[in-house]
Amino acid sequence: PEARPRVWVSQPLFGDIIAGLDEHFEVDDTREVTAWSPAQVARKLADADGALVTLNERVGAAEIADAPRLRAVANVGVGYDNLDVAALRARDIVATNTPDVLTETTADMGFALLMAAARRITEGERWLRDGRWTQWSFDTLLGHDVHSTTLGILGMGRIGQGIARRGALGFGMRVLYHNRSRLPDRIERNSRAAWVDLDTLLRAADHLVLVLPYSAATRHLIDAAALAKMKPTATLTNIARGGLVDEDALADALSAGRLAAAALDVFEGEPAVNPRLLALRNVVLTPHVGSASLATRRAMATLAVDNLVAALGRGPRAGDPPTPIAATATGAT
Ligand code: 8YV
Repeated sequence: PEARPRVWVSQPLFGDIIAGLDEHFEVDDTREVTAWSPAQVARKLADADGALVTLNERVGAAEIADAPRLRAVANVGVGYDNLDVAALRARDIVATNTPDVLTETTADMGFALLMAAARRITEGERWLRDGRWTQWSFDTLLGHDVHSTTLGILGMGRIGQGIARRGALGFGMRVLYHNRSRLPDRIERNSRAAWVDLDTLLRAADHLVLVLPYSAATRHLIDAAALAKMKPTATLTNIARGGLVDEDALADALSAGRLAAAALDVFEGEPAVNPRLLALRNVVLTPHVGSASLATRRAMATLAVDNLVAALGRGPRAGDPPTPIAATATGAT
C-alpha cells in the first residue's frame, strides 16, 4: 500500500484536536514548547508532506529548499508574516491561516488593552501591590476617558471592524479608520466608522489601535514622525505585530509626555521586550495573548487541522481548504 503522508506539528496545540490528523497521516508532533531554529525547521520539513506551524516558525525559501514532498503549510494564526507566501506559491505549496474564528476574542483584547492604558489599570495594580496605597486621595492615578472620545483604527479588517463596533455601540465613541482602501459603504455603516487619511487619523485619535498586517511596507509605520502627530493625551494600543512600531521612538514619546500611554501585546523582538518599555510606568505589556481564550485557541487549532487535512486531499473538503491565504496576498517580511 501507498505510504501515508507525513505531517509535522511544530508546537503542542490541543492533543485531542491534533489527534484528528492521525486518521489520515503519520504525525510528527511536538510535546513541549520548542524554539525551532531555521535549520531545524528545514530538517523537519525535509520529509514532510504537510506542516502545521505557529508564528514561532518562519517558513521561507530557505526552509523549503530541501522539502521536495511539501504540499501544504497550515498556519495557526490569522497573521502570516512568518510565511513567505510567494516562495510557497512558486512551489505550488498551499498556505492557509485561521481568520474569523479569532476576530471577536482579539477585538475584546484590543479593547481591554485600550482601557487598561487609558485608565491606568495595571499601573494602579502594581502601585497597590507595592504597598503604596496608604491613603486615598482625590488625584490618585488620574487617567483619560474612553467613552465619547475619538477612536482611531489603523487597519480595518475583521478585527478592526470588531473594535470599531465596540467603540461606537458600547462606548459612544466617534470612530475613524485608515486602511489602504476605503471599505464598502455597508461595512462602514455596520462598523459606524469613517475613513480618513493616515495623517488625520494620527492627529484626531484619542485612542489609536493598530490592527494591520505586518510586512516590509508597514515596518515602523508608527515612527517618531507619526508619534509626533498624535495628541499628548492619546493612547496607542498594538495587538497586531511589534514591528509596526519603532519602539525606541515610542519610549521617547512616552517618557517625554508626548503620548499619555501605550498598551502592547506584541513586540519587535518578542519574546524579548525592549528594556526601555519595561522601565516605563505608562505602558501596559502583555505576552502576545490577543487570541488567547480557551475557546478561540481550540477553534484556531481545529481550523488549522481542517485546512491541513483538506489541503492534502483528505477528509470531507478534500482539495478545498476552508481558509486558504488569498492568491493575491503578499505576506512575508
Ligand atoms: C496567534 C496571532 O496566537 O493570529 C495571529 O496573527 O498573532 C495570534 O492569534 C499566533 O499567530 C499563533 O501562531
